Order: sequence, then C-alpha cells, then structure tokens
Amino acid sequence: MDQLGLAFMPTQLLVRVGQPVVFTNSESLAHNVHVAFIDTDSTIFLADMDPNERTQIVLDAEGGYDVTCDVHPGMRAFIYVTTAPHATFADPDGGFSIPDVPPGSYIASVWSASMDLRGQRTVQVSGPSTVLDLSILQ
Ligand SMILES: [Cu+2]
Repeated sequence: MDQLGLAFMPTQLLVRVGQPVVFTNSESLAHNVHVAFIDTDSTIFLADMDPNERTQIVLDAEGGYDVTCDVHPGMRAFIYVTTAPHATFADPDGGFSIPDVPPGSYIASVWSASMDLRGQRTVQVSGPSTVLDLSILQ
C-alpha cells in the first residue's frame, strides 16, 4: 500500500492472515502509518514514514483494519484480513462477484464495521453461476 498524492493507494486491500503488507511512501512529504483493529479500536501498528521509506507488517487476526495517516487526516484506507479461500469487497451498492469458485458447499460470511450487519450462512455452489442473496442473514 503506497502513500502518494496525500492518499493511500489502494484504499482497500484484501490479504490473508499472515500475508505481509508492505507500506511505501512515494512522495516528498513525511507521513505515518497508523493501523487499528476495528473490533477493539486498538492500534496494531504505528510508524513514521519519511519520503521513500518502506515498512512491512503482518496482520495475524482476521477482521477489518483502519489505516490512517495522523499527519494528514484525509488519508484513509481499509485492510481486511481473512482466512477464507475466496473473498472480495462488495460494491457500494452491496453487489459482488467471486469468479472461479469450484462447485461445493461453502460458508458465506459477510463482514461489516457494524457488527449488526455481520452474518454467515451455508451456500451450495453449482454450475457456471450461483446467485447468492446475503441481504437477510439472521
Ligand atoms: Cu500523511
């Protein structure tokens, strides 16, 4: 995840538990990287990022993480860490697609920063396309 143009790029990142996340600062301004685990609102990582600096972290807990720069409050990003074999971010309207999922039985989980909107259910994937409505999970 790069820091450039007073922004994090990309603004959303999906990683596996234990997969390294590299932060870089590609502009001539100093930034920092502040990573907080959303469920506990606790800082997981905080480091100054001078121009051209690079740092790497590993996130071991599944869930959502806010990424901010304390120097520039407009700089925000989000990391979701998962153990799932297939995962994606939903569009702003809630739509999503996950290509190339082999047929079988899966547990589909929805994560949101709001715990009220989380849930899961079993889904059977078969054929070339499976429609999955996760709007009513409870
Ligand atoms: Cu900054």
